[in-house]
Amino acid sequence: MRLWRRRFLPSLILWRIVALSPLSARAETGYDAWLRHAPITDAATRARYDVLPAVVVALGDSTLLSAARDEIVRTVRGALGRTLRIESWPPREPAIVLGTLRALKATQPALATALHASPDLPDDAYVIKSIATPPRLLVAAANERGVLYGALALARKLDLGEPIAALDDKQIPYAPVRMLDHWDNLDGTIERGYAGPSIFFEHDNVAADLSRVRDYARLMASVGINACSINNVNANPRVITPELLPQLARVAEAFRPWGVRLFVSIDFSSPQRIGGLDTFDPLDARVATFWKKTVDGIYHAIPDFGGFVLKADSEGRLGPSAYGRTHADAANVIARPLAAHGGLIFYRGFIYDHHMDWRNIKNDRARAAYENLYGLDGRFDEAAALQIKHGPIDFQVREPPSPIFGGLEKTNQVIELQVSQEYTGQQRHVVFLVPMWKEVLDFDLQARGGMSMGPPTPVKELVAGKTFHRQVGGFAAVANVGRDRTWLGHHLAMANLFGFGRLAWDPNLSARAIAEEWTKLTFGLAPAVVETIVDLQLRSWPAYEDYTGPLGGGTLTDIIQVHYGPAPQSSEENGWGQWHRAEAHGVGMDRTVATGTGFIGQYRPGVAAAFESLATCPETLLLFMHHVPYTYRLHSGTTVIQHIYDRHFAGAAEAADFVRRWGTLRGRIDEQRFDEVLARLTYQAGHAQEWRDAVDTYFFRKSGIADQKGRVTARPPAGRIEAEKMTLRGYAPIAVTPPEAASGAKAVRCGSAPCTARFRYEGAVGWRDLAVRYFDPSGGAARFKVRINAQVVDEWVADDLLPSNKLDAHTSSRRLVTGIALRPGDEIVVEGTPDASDPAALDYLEIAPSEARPAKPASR
Ligand code: GCW
Repeated sequence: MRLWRRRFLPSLILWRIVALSPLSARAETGYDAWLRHAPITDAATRARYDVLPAVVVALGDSTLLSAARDEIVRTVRGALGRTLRIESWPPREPAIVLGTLRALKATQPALATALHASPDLPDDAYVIKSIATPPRLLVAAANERGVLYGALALARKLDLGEPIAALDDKQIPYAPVRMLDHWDNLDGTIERGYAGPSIFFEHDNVAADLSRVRDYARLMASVGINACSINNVNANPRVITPELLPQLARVAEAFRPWGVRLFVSIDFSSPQRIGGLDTFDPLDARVATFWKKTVDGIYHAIPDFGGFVLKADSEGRLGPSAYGRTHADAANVIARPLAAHGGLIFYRGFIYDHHMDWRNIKNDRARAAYENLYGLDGRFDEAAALQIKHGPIDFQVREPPSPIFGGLEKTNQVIELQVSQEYTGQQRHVVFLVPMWKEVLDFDLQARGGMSMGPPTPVKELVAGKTFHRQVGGFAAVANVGRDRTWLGHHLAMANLFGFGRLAWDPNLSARAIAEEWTKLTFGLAPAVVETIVDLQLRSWPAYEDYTGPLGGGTLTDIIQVHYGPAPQSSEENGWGQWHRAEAHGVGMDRTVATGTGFIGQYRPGVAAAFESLATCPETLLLFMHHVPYTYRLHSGTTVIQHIYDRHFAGAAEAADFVRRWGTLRGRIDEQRFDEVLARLTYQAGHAQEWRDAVDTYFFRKSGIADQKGRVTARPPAGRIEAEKMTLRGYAPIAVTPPEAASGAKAVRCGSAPCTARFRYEGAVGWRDLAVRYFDPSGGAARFKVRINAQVVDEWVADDLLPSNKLDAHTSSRRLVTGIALRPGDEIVVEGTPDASDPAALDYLEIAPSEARPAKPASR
C-alpha cells in the first residue's frame, strides 16, 4: 500500500498545484450540471481517499460496464487529480472491481460470498462494499445496469467528499419505472420547453449530432433514470414510420451505454394516418395487425426498445371514443404486441373534455381522470400502465393528489410529475419542486379503506405497487431539457431534474438531503455556499405559491396560452375547466359532495371526510375544495382576502430576499454562474412584484374589500409614479389587457421616436433606487435610457425572450437603477426608442431609499 502511494506521489504534487489555482480557472458553464467532478481542495476530505485503490477493473467489456468504469476514472481524475489504471482481472494490486454477481462468481467465488446480502438483489439494485483484503472495493449488482448505478453512486460519494473506507452500501430502487418524458416535436421545437430547441430532433428528423443526447443519458443514469420518451405526447405519427426507425435506432444507441431505454409517444390514429387503413378502431383486426407489424418492426431495429407513451381522447387528440371503445381496449391492442418483446405502454390518465360548460357549477375537470378510468380497473393488460399526473388538474403550484391513485387496485400506475416548470415560472423563477412532490408522494390516500383497515397507503407506495401488487409502476417526469448550455435555462432549476431522479430511486429521501447533495455536487462543498443555496431552494416553492396564489386557488396564470404571468380572469368562463370561481362575495371551487361538484367523493371515505369539512380541510387546499366568502376567517383569524393580500406581499419580499442572499455568494462560487443566477433572481424579484400587484388588484376589484395594511388601493402606492402621469413627448397612454397587468391599468407606448417620459423629483435628498417598470414584448428590442437632468445614469436593451408579443403581465419587466443621488428639483427622464413591434412601453417608476445590494447589480 505504501509503495503504491509513493508511486503516485508526483502526480499528487502536480495536483496540489492545479487544485490551488483560482476558481475561475475552471470554466463553469452549467453544462456539466451535477457531474462536474470538481477538485476537492480540503485536505482532510482529500485524506479520506488515501485508501482509494489505484486500479479499476471491470468484469466484462460491455458498453455499460465500460461507461461505469470510465466514469469512475473521470471522477477520480476530476476530484483528486489521479488517473486510475484500467486493468483486467486479476489486478496486480488493490483495485476497484465492477461486475455482475454472476461475473464475480465466475472469477472469484470467494468475492461473491463476501457479498452475502446479494443473492436477493433485484434488477438495478447494487452493492458497494469495502473489503479488508484485495481487491478492496467491490461494486456488484444482479444486472449490468445495476453495476453502472453502483459505480455512479460511488462516484457521487467521492464528489460529495464522503468517506469510503468502510463502505457497505446496498441500494434497491423503490420502483422499476424511473422515466423522463419530453414534449419535443420533430421540427425541433418543444411544447412547454423553456431552454432552447430540442436535443433530439431538428428539421423533421432525429438530430444529426447526438453528442448532447449521450451527455444527457449520462446525467439520467447518474440519478438512476432508466427510461426516456423523446417526443411530444401530442405526437406526430411519422415518428414510428420505417423512415424514422434507423434514426430512432441512433438515439437508442446513444442511450444504451447508460442503461436508458428509448420510448416514443404515438398517435392513436396511426393505423389510419400512416397505416393506410380506413379505421383506427382498436377492436378491428386490421388495426391489431397494424400495431403488431409496427411494433415488430421497431424491435427488429431496436431490440431493447422500451415502448410507447399515448395521449388519447384529450385536448383534441383522437382516441377510442371515436369508436365507442374503452381506454382499456385502446391500451391493450398496443400492449399485446409490446408484451411479446418486453415492452410497455404508458397510457396517459390526462383525459378530459376541454369544452366543458363553465355555467354549470356542477361541472368539474378535476373529476375527469377518475370518471374515465375507475370503471376500467383490472381491464388493462400487464404491459400497460396508466400514467397519471400528480394532481387532478394540471401541474398547478398546489393540488391534492389525484384520487385515482387510491382508487385503482388492479391496474398498473405511474405518477407523472413535471420538471419543466410550465405553471411554476418556466425556469425564469427558481422553484424547487421536490418539497411539493414529496407532499403528494407522502399523502396517505387510505386506499385500503381507512386507517382502521391497515397501515397508511401513501401515493408513493401505491404507484410503486407496494400496496396492491402491480406488474409495473413508478415515476415519470416531463423534463423538456433543451439545447441551452444549462439544459433547463436556469442553473438552479437543475435541482429539480436531479431531485426527480433521486426521489424516483428513493422517495423517502428528504427534500433537504436532496437539495444538499445537489448543491454540493453543483457548487462545491463549502458549508456557507451549501447552506445558502439549500436555504434558498427550500424557500422557493412556498415563496412562489405566496406571490402567485395561496390557499389552493390555482396559479391564476394565463390559462389560454403561455401559462406564465398573472392573468387571473383567463381561467374563468371558458371550457378549459381551470376555474377558481372568483365573484363579488367569494372565491374557490366548491368540490364538496354536499353542495358542490362531488369531486371530493372520489377519495376514500377518511380522506373525503377531511376535505369535505371546512374545519379539517387543509388550508393550503381551501379554495381547491371549497367556495368561501372573502370574509371567511382562516384558523389564524385572518380573513381570506387579507390572507391573499398578505401572502402576495410576503412572497414578493421573499423573492427580493433571494437576490440579497445570493449576493452573499459573490467570490465564493465561479463568476459565470454567480452572475447568471443573479440576473435570473433579479428578474424573478421584479416579476414577483408584478404577480403580487396583478393578483391583489384583481381581488381588490372583485371583492371591493380594502387591504387592512393599506397597500392595495385604487391609487398608486407611495413612491410610484405612473408613466401616464408623467410629462410625455412622443409617448401616449394605452389601456393594457388584462387591466391588472399594468399599474393603474395603463401604460404609455412610443408613437414617434425618440420618446420621453419625465417628471420632477420633489422628495428628500439621499441615495435612491429607481425601479423602472417597462414592457419587453418579443417582437423587437426597444432601447431605454434613464437620465437625471442631462446625465445618463443607465441604459439597456429590452431583448429578453419573454413568451408574449403584447404589453401584458408576461412581458412586464423591471429595471433597477440603484444608488442614485437625488436632490429635490432633479428631473428624471426615461427615454424609449422602439424597435420593430416593441413600442418601448413604460408602466411606472418607483423611487425608494437605496438598499444594500450586491456591488454589481445584474441587468434585470
Ligand atoms: O397542461 C397541458 C399542457 C399541454 C400538454 C398537456 C399534456 C403536451 O399545457 O401543452 O400537452 O398538458 O400533458 O398532455
